[in-house]
Amino acid sequence: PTTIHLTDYRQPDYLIDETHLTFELFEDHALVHSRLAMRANAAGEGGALPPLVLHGQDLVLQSVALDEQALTADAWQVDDSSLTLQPQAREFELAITTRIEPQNNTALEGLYKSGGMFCTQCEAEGFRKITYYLDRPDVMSRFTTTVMAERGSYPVLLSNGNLIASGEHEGGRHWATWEDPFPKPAYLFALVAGDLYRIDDSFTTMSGREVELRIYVEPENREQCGHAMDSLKRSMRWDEEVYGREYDLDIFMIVAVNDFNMGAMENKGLNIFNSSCVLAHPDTATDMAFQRVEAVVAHEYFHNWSGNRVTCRDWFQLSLKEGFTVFRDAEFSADMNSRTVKRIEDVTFLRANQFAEDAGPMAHPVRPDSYMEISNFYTLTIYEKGAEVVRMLHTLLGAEGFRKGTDLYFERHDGQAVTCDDFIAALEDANEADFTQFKRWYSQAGTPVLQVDGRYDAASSTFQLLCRQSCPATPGQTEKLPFVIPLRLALLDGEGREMPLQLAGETQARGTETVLAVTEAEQLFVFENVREEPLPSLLRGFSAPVKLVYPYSRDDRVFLAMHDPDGFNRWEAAQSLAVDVLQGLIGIHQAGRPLLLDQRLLEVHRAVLKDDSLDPAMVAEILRLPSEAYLVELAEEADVEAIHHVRDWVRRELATALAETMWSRFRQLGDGAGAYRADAESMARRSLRNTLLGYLMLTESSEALSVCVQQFVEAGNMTDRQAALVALVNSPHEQQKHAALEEFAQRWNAYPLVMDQWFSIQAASPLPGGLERVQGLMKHPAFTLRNPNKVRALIGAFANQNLANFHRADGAGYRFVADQIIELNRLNPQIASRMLTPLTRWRKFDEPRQLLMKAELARILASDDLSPDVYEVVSKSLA
Ligand code: B3K
Ligand code: ZN
Repeated sequence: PTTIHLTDYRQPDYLIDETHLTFELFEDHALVHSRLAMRANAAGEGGALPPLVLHGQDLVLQSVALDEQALTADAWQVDDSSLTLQPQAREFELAITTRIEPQNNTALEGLYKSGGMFCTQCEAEGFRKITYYLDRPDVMSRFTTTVMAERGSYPVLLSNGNLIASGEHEGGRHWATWEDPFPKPAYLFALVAGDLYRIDDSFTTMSGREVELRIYVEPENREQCGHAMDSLKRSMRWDEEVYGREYDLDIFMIVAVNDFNMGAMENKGLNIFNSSCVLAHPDTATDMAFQRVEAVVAHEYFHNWSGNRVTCRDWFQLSLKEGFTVFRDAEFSADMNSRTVKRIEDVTFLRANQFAEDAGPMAHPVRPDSYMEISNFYTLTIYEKGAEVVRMLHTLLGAEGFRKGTDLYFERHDGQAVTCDDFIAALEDANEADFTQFKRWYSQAGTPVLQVDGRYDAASSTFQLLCRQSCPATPGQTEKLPFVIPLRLALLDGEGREMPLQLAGETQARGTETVLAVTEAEQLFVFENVREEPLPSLLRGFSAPVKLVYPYSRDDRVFLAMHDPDGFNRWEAAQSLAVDVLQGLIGIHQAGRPLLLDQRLLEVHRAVLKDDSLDPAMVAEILRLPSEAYLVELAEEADVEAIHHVRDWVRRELATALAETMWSRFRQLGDGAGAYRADAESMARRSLRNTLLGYLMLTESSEALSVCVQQFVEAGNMTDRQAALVALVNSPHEQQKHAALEEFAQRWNAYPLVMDQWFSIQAASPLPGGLERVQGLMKHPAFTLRNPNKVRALIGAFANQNLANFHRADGAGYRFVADQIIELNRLNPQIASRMLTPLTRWRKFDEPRQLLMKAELARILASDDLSPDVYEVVSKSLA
């Protein structure tokens, strides 16, 4: 595979004003007829017309006609990625027929079949697997699409935009024509044909237009769409209120499919979703699933402006739409639920996963410089770090300034394909700001380290903050220039109150919380009139995606965990105290000395447990110790066995010492039980109660076991039932565990998404013998490598969440995952490539494990028919 560079970007030679598509769908093939109204792009006026090179892959070309003249085969050249021909005029009509086989498309890219339905996934470069085309986002065209299929099996025929005509054909076939008035790149094209149930609703926009809302699902799922529909309406309202963005078509459709590589896709007016991101019913979906549905529905809807109306010039700009849209959906979720808890969840995820990516062989900037396979760049860096970059811009400009900037961005670039620079320029121009240095966040990879030291001088009543920043080398980038780091902070007095902030050299006081912009490698900030020695509360709300280092003592962390008025930093203090305690104990364990728990961690946990004024979801977040994955990320050389052993030991110590307090809080939270509600308050209660159940089960008391079994049997919702199942599966109570697993599988075997949970819970269980259990589950009739959700549920959960078993010293965990990747490489390269991530992290581990992991990567590299997706990740991780 070849490497594509950002610096090689060139405007397209030709444009496509109109695209007319006709799909004839059959059981064993499909015919795609395209008619394209094309013209030469303005540049090069008068000179010779360049050859027209269309993208195409896995296509059988049946005919080509230029201006209604059929061409003979000597008038074009075809290879396995393109069709080249020579236009004779600056404007022309090109007509092409291709034959494809959707039923054999296991890569789930282009047109494929999921169960009994036809559907598409075109982003990033899937459209070229449907027909020859200029499959690049800066070629935008108006699409008219006719779908023809047999009526009995495919009564519903959908594409983008508005239905303009439909009719019957001989022999039980029918057709429908859809027209999308908005020019769009091919990656936003979609088609669906199937036997689907439709849920209807409507939304009145801010200007009073009526929009039809439809969710299409397989008939058996019709009762599970209410939450997605509510989330959609809330998203539409929110985008009007917060960004002034109104929906633009008369109809908005969501279709749920079972086989989907990602969460969902924002095709214009016809979003296609992984059913896991649409379906939610209290009996079958957990609170986490409810929240994910809300977030993904919002995310895809928000793309209508940040992505579709204004799209990307090229795929290096992917974060232009993804980082911005993730930021938008995170703010939406924060407004709908608890802002602090949402931030805690996102930061936890970022630090355990994106930081690891930034430190690994696939590290790349938010705007990458090069790629081999674009599918590999739908990464945590593009999405999550990209969202952090937009959040920093929001922090620096303030909500109002940011809104002025986005208003200008949408106005200036509506209908265009643009770059991250255009986004920044709009924010700058609307605010007279200069983000030249800030833009290093787009071009430099790696996680910066921000080291801060504080010094109080009583004589002069000053407090000095010395900030030093650095950023480790990443592949292809050894030297890094200083970033602009927004540092939100307060100074706390001995009672934990925020002190007034007065910066030396400034006449205006800054209130009691401020944002400093750290712009230099080393920078000193001096606060004046500081009446007593303060304890700084730094990087509030995680105001920049950096690793903060400050010489806090454990007592400082305890103080902040108990007193910081900022909820996020209270959690952060408790979290960092736990990290410090765990890291200390890991060292002690490695030295073979006996473990002894620092009582301060215990007392913090006891205090938050007893504090009724705290949001129970916050309490749950504090009680949940840092994950094994995060401890691996923080370690220089990760000792998986020690990490697992020590974390488990600390959890048991906490459970034993706090059992009484936990029981009383557990019982008190039970009082509110009743009908299931999916609101933030009820979710918070269940979250804490189930966190406590997990701890109480560690005490191995018969009371805990009977409460857990009872909850499993009697739970009125999946959240509580699943929490009980997790606790049982991770317990030593073999008989109850097996009974519960059996009962669960029997009851839910007709619900694929519930079976996914059943697979994951077992795959993630750290008890010995995990690999053998997973290998057994691969043979379960509900498992198949062809369904990405199943692969993620079993193989993904094992490799990412079950570190103790995946990193077995004999390498059998690695070998198993590599075997699956080799198989998946043939079926679905994108999913194969995703499953590689844990193996690419080999540098983190001890030498014997490094060798074993590298050997598996080398074995994959040497296997036959390697896809570009897998090749890129394996070769870069071995480089
Ligand atoms: N834009 C899609 C991603 C599709 C990626 C395909 N390889 C989903 C989203 O971010 O909304
Ligand atoms: Zn997106």
